[in-house]
Amino acid sequence: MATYAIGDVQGCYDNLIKLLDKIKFDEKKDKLLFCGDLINRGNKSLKTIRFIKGLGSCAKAVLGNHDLHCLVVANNFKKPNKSDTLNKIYRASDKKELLDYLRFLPFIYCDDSKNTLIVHAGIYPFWNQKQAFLYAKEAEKVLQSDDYLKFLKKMYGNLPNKWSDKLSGYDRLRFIVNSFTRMRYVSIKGKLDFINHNSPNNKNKNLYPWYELSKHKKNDKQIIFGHWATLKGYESPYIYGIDTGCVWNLKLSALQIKKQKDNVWHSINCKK
Ligand SMILES: [Mn+2]
Repeated sequence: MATYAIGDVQGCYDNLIKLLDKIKFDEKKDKLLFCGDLINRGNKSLKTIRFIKGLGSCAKAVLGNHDLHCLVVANNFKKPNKSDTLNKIYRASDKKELLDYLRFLPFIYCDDSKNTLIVHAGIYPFWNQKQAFLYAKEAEKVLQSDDYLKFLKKMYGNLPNKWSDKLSGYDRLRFIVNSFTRMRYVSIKGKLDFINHNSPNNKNKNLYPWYELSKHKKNDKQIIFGHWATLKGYESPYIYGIDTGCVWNLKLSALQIKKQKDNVWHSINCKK
């Protein structure tokens, strides 16, 4: 009965299987919590998404920016990127089911038994965890509605880059989606930065990794995120970054969730 959070797989099916072999994953007993970016850039996106979807209730996942990109490109609201590996999904006989699987993923998954939240990029540090949940639900509701295409069309953009309770409509939803799926650095005043991808150094004097501005309160849950491969794994008492660069031929990681501060890393070296 083990629970593992799994870092960004990005279509690297063979590496995922190797990791699951290493942790002796048993779908009858164990649970997997995927941090998003299930697909894209790796060479087996279709096989990966079918596999994770096929695991059923023992695998939970949240939406990452690459998963959303797949939905946007599939609906012709954006041209594919050169590095995309999503064509087989667009041509698959089960395309609709696969895209709907992605579309119905949440932005936050909460595992109450482990006192843990799973997100792709992070939780905007100026929100408490209750607010984060409510805002995630707002965006999920629209994405899962019959009107979702209108939203997908308006979803991209870097503005507004600062939260205000007064935001409304697509601006509000865009901020919510950007914070959950694209955020890395945030200014002390709460502006999201979309330029810097590097690991933290002293050069970005006005920018902080979101988790450094995050204030953990007594009853808060630990947070596990992916997305930020250049961190090569991050760990603080309550926040873990587990994208260890699988698609860059570095590592794919599973964080076995025990009790807070007691989690155990399992990683494999990756090959494309
Ligand atoms: Mn990502």
